[in-house]
Amino acid sequence: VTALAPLRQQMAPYACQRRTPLLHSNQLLTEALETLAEEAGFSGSEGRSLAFTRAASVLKALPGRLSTPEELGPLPGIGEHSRRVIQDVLEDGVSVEVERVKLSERYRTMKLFTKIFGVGVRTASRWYQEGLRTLVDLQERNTKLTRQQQAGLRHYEDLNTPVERGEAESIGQMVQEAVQRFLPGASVTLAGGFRRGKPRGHDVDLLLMHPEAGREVGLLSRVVSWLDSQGLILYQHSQENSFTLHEGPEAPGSRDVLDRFEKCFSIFRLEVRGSPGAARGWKAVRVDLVVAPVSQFPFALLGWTGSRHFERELRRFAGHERKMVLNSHTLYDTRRNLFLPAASEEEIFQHLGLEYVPPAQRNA
Ligand code: 8DG
Ligand code: MN
Ligand code: MN
Repeated sequence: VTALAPLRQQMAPYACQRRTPLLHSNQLLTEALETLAEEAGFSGSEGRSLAFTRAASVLKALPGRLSTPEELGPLPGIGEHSRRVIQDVLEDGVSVEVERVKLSERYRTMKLFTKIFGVGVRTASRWYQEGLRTLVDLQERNTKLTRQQQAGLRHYEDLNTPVERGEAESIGQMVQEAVQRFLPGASVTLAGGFRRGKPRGHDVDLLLMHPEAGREVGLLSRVVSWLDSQGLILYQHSQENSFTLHEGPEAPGSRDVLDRFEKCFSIFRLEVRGSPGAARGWKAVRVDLVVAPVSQFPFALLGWTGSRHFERELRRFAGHERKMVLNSHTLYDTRRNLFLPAASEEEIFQHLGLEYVPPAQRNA
């Protein structure tokens, strides 16, 4: 019937079985669905949020532009509510429901607050309930803030200005130089959205490792202290490695995004020439530093490359379809009761019986 029909039939049910490029042809539709996903998340409706996210993700993998709702046919993962939204946008250019959400005081306030580094849905929701509406309100009413949130508020504007790829690469180099001082041979890998080909992002995700097992221990605190002594760090909090194999593999669940690597959540002071922040000569940039032992590196790289939805789908696929537990440390086969080692991301896909999906196609 349509140009999309033959390809639509190949639409696999899990996002990790599909190739999802950064640029796709249904931006208006995915933006509408993702707004509803975000709004559902703000209301604590995780299930509803996931349903909208799934629908948006399916549209991102379509090979062309959807022009009539009929073309959708029986696509997997698009529920009735999502279909209605798609139909409205296709017919009227907008969805009244989405426009209403975008204008609502609650959505706007939740968005404003959750954009503060260190503020999640729960905190933002509590503040909203207490009648707070603006960043000035937070200051005037002496709202109790963590050290992280204080830093987030102090650098609000910079941290909500996208990080350009060039800036991410500069920071990668700064970290690489610091790493070489203390542990020659160690590597620094740019992960996150930039590894998926995004031209800009909200932070810089860097993975540190050394090819000889154990040499990476103690590296991060030295690197961070040194960068700090050079005046390059505006904020940081570090977490120690708490991973142990003896506890056995963790079941997938609420904790599946978090991992137990030694890491540092920080804000860097990046010298910039040209806008924005040019007047000052520097810009605050969010940086995540993660240390992975060499044997876990491919799992860490896979886990920290994202997208978040792609990761969630990989773990769901591993559990439901393969009875395996995948996290950013290991892959465990519960039927054979053994860990499946991997020297590359490709090997992890092989263990899972999945066709390899390169980073640029993980924008689910
Ligand atoms: P962006 O920064 O450009 O907005 O996009 P992103 O790079 O895809 O998002 P991210 O929030 O920086 O997350 C990158 C990946 O890191 C994501 O797939 C989830 C993964 N990740 C972990 N552990 C943790 C963690 O403890 N905190 C965060 N924020 N992300 C984690 O594997
Ligand atoms: Mn990122
Ligand atoms: Mn990050």
